[in-house]
Amino acid sequence: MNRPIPVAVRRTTCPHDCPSTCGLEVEVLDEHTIGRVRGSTENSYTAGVICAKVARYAERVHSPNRLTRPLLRSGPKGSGQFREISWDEALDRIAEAFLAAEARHGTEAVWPYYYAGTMGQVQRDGINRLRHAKRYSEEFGTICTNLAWTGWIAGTGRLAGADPREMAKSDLVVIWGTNAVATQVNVMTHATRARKERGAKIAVVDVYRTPTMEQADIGLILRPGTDAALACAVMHVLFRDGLADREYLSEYSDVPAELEAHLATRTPQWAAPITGLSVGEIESFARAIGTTPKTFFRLGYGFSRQRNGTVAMHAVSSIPVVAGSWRHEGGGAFHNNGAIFRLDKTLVEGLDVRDPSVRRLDQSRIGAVLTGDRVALKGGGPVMATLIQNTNPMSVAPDQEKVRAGFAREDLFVAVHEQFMTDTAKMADIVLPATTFLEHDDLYRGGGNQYLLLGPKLIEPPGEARENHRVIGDLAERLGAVHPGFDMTAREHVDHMLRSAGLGGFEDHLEHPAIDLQPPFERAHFLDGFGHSDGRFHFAPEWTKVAADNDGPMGPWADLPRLPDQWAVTEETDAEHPFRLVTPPARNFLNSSFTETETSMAKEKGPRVMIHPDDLTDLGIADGEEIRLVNARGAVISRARAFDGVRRGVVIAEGIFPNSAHRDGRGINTLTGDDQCAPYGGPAFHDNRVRIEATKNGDRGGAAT
Ligand SMILES: Nc1nc2c(c(=O)[nH]1)N[C@H]1C(S)=C(S)[C@@H](COP(=O)(O)OP(=O)(O)OC[C@H]3O[C@@H](n4cnc5c(=O)[nH]c(N)nc54)[C@H](O)[C@@H]3O)O[C@H]1N2
Ligand SMILES: Nc1nc2c(c(=O)[nH]1)N[C@H]1C(S)=C(S)[C@@H](COP(=O)(O)OP(=O)(O)OC[C@H]3O[C@@H](n4cnc5c(=O)[nH]c(N)nc54)[C@H](O)[C@@H]3O)O[C@H]1N2
Ligand code: SF4
Ligand SMILES: [Mo]
Repeated sequence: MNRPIPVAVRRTTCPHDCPSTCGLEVEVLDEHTIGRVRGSTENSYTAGVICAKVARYAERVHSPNRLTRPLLRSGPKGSGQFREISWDEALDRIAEAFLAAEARHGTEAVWPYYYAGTMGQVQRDGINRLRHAKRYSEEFGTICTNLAWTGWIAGTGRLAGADPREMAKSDLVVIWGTNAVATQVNVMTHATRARKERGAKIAVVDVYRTPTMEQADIGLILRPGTDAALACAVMHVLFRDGLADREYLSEYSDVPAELEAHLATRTPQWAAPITGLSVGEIESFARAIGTTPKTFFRLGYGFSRQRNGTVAMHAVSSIPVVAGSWRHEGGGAFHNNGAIFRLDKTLVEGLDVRDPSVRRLDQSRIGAVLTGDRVALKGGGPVMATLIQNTNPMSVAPDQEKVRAGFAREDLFVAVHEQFMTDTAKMADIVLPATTFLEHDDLYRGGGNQYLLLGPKLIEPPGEARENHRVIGDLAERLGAVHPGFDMTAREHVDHMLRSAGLGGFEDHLEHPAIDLQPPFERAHFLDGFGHSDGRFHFAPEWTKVAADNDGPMGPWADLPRLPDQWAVTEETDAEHPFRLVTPPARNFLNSSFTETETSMAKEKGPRVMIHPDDLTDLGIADGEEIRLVNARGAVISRARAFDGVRRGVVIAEGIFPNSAHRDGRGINTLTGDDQCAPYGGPAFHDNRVRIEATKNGDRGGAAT
């Protein structure tokens, strides 16, 4: 009789940069091998559901393309020619290059560079300990959350909100500027539960008919960058029709009378031509919100990636205040839970040895920094050496022509610690093989939920792959960097953070890795006061306050509107560039991750741009034809896809494909800008003007597969 082989099922946490931060159940087949990955059923936010790309994680972790040995460049920069070397030689060479850069130009010539390939608190942020101990240039992490978080905090005063599981208790779930089906599937789990169990309605606000909108009862497709106009008109209707909660407003907000007066002219008739929506669409959306006490606003990042994105986030987050939705369970709003986790990161990040006088360079301006832009360098000397962990700037960072020129510099030393041979690793002098979350220990914070989650090591790494934490420690030793955090294991760091938060230790959470830190209802709904010192929601934010203890306000901050309003700073079309380009995530990739797996690549096919069929007709371009998108920043070759779920004049390019998937090796971020948006920096990935040309290249090239 064939008996099934016993399989250990272990619980852990998805490390990817995704608001869902799912609890996982992983089949461990042996000490080197995993089987299937499922969503944890004991985790009340994951509720047994995860995305398809992580369900097939075995394909990624056991990919033949994993890096397994340290590599030294053996051909010209970017040639992709490398030879294997030992770890000792690789680390010695990096240390030598860093010490040489320091000796010639000072410590700020070294710029360790990282982001959120893993969201683990130790493996992601430990690079800062080396940075601070050595006084290397700091990184101002702007690429993702700046515009959104600044806008949210401007109003509410605290980066937190209603329990995201309350969506299931709502009567109207408004999913605004997030394609949750693709980017955080669990939002749909809870929203559709509300529909099933209570007959709730789902509304989606986006700039094209996403799979999320296809599941909605109310779908609003507005022009990119006009969310504040819609928000103002909605609030106008609430005041006009007696649907504003005046009692709540006088207790919980700063200037409700001034807001009402200001909104008097922000009618649906005013907003319709700005947003492209009809007056009827705006009226009935506003009415639905105003007559549904339990309206839950789930605000995503997408609509903040516009040059007026912070203002838009603040304007939209003002609606539940005017409507008084916060009073009700199943009502209110949620964006991110950053503020509920109070982890002591001193040892992980070396915060105690940080020197605030060291310059801070904008992550999103890496192209400008590496090409010697004086402003981007803060008037200081050049960056001569870098170690990159957890990010792929040669693909994901804006203004790629500058990024490419920077990485091509012969005098720049680049070490890249990676799981795969990414576009960035290809530009490196030394490539180091990295572990995945299944092969190291870490601790994760829920972005879109309320859990703190353990991620224990489950299997051994392939070949000689090493965890980030160890590499940082090994380099510290060679560089003479001293800090107690270097003498601890990753597990000890996790243990320390847990214990200092009064949450037990590492071992206590191995069986049940998710620790529920949901604040009580009164606090989560700001019923005990909003996060500002006056306890009120601010319709009139102190825009520059957020920047006060940092590098000062950025962008055209002096022109920021005092109250929620449409702010005309987006990159609008002109005669030469008649289209607005939006570049949102692809369902089967995670930023540039998973582009290395065959299944994801096969599902996404290749770079494509969704264009309205009537626009294609006017352009004389056929569905499927190869096209070139052009603006002042550069040109990208892609392929046209006729799609009637987008407005005329707006085009959508989903996914950050590897540069090599584009016929001339230039990825979508060639077209996006690295200018710092007001008031606190961050790039506007979805705010680009372009023109579209046929390449007349027949059917050759363009698509990846
Ligand atoms: N499958 C997958 N999942 C991901 C990612 C991925 O690449 N792939 N990336 C992860 C990361 S790092 C993040 S930060 C999150 C981001 O996830 P989201 O919060 O969903 O943000 P975005 O994906 O940037 O954009 C979401 C939607 O905003 C829309 N949008 C763009 N401009 C506007 C506008 O002006 N107004 C409105 N109303 N909508 C607009 C886009 O069309 C898109 O559908 O997703 C994470 N999850
Ligand atoms: N056009 C356009 N561009 C965008 C966006 C967009 O919407 N449109 N979104 C932006 C956003 S929101 C973000 S957050 C950025 C994200 O951009 P990135 O932070 O660069 O995200 P990924 O592309 O996922 O790259 C993460 C890399 O980290 C590696 N990695 C994962 N785990 C580990 C580990 O434990 N150790 C080491 N050493 N490496 C590891 C992965 O293999 C992967 O190559 O992209 C931005 N770029
Ligand atoms: S939905 Fe997001 S957090 Fe959940 S498994 Fe997929 S990538 Fe990970
Ligand atoms: Mo992100």
